[in-house]
Amino acid sequence: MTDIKCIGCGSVLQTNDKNKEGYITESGLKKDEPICQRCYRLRHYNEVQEVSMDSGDFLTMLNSLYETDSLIVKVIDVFDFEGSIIPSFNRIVGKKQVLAVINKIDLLPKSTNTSRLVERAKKMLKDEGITANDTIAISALKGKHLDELLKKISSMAQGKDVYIVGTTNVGKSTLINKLLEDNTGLKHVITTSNVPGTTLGMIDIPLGDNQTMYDTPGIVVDSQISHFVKASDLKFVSPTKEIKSKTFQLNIDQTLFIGNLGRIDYTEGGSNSFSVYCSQHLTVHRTKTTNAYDFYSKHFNELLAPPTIEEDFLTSNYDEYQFDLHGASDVLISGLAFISVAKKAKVSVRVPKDVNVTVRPTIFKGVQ
Ligand SMILES: Nc1nc2c(ncn2[C@@H]2O[C@H](COP(=O)(O)OP(=O)(O)OP(=O)(O)O)[C@@H](O)[C@H]2O)c(=O)[nH]1
Ligand SMILES: [Mg+2]
Repeated sequence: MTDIKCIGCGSVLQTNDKNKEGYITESGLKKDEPICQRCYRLRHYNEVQEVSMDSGDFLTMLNSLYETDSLIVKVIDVFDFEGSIIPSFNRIVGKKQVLAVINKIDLLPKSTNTSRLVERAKKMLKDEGITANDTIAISALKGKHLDELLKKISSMAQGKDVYIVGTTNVGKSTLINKLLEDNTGLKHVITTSNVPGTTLGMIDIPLGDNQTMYDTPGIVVDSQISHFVKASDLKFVSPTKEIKSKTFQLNIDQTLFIGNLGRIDYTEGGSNSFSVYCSQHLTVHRTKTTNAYDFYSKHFNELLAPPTIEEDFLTSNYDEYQFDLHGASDVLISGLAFISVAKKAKVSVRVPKDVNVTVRPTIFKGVQ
C-alpha cells in the first residue's frame, strides 16, 4: 500500500495484488500523475476489471458525510430518475443544505420545457421524501448551465466543503471533470465510464485555500437497468445523444416492445398516440397483445436485440404495473425509456423485476 490515491478513481494505489483495486506497476507508480491499471484499461479500452468493493463499502463511505459540515450536491440522471434515489439519503445528509442537480438534460429533445422539468423533478423528489433546498437542471457532458450551477454552489456552500453524491452513473465525475476543464484547461482528469461503479473512493479537488470539492463513489441500486445488461451492451441501452422519439398510433389490445427489456400494453381507451423516447440503438416493435407472448419468445435476443440479455426477463422474472392515465402523460421506465401517451388511457407495463416504472404529466410539448 502507498499513501497515494489514484486520481482517476480515488482508490489507494498498491503494487501487490493485480486483482485488487488501486493496482499499479512499480514503474507506473514513478510517473507524475499515476493512475491505477483499472482506470487505464477503462480509459483506453473501455474494459472493466471487477473489484472487491461493493455497494455496502460505498454506502459506508457516504455515511461518513454525516459528520461533516458541508454542502451536498445530489446528482440525478434525468433519464433514470428512480434509479437516482439513494436509499437513506436523508439520514446521511442530516441537516445539511442540499442542492439537487438534474443532469443529462442534453438527452431530452431541445423543445423540452426545462422549468416544467424542474418543477416535476421537485415534485418527484418530494414524493421520494427528499428535501432539497434548491434544484437546477444541467448537462455535465455538454457544459450546459454550469455557470449557474457554480453560482448556486458558491452561495449555498459559504466556504464549506462540497460533496458531489448520487447513485452510480448519474454523471458525478463527468461534472467535476467539466468544472476542472473550465477552470484549469485539464481534460478528463477523473475516470468516467458507462459502467456502474467507476469511482471507488473519495477524490478531493481543491476549490480554494480552505475549501474542497469531493467526488464520491456512486451508490449501486438494484432497480437500475444496468443490472440486467452486460457491461459491453450498456452502450445500446443508455442514450448518448439527443433522443428522437418514435411515435406509434395505437388502438387497444396492441403492445409495444422496447428492445428485450420493456413491454407496454394498451388496455383501455380510444385511438391514441404513444411516443417512445429511448436509446437510438433500441428497436421498438408493435404487435397485438394476444400475440405478445409468442412474439417475445420468438424474437427475444434476435429481432428484439440489442441488448442481448441473459434471461427472458419479460416472461419469467418481471414486475407488472397498471396505470390509469388521465391526460397527456409520460410513463417512465427508469433508465430505459419514457413513453409519452397523448390521451387518457389505461396501460399495463412489464419490466425486469425491480426496475421502477412511474408516471408524470407529460414534460414534452407537441405530443399529438
Ligand atoms: N448525455 C450525457 N451523458 C452524461 C452526462 N454526464 C455523464 N454522462 C455519461 O454518463 C456515464 C456515467 O458518467 P460518470 O461521470 O462516470 O458517472 P458517475 O456518477 O461518476 O458514476 P460512478 O463513478 O460509477 O458513481 C458516462 O458514460 C458519461 O459520459 C451528461 O450530462 N449527458
Ligand atoms: Mg464517478
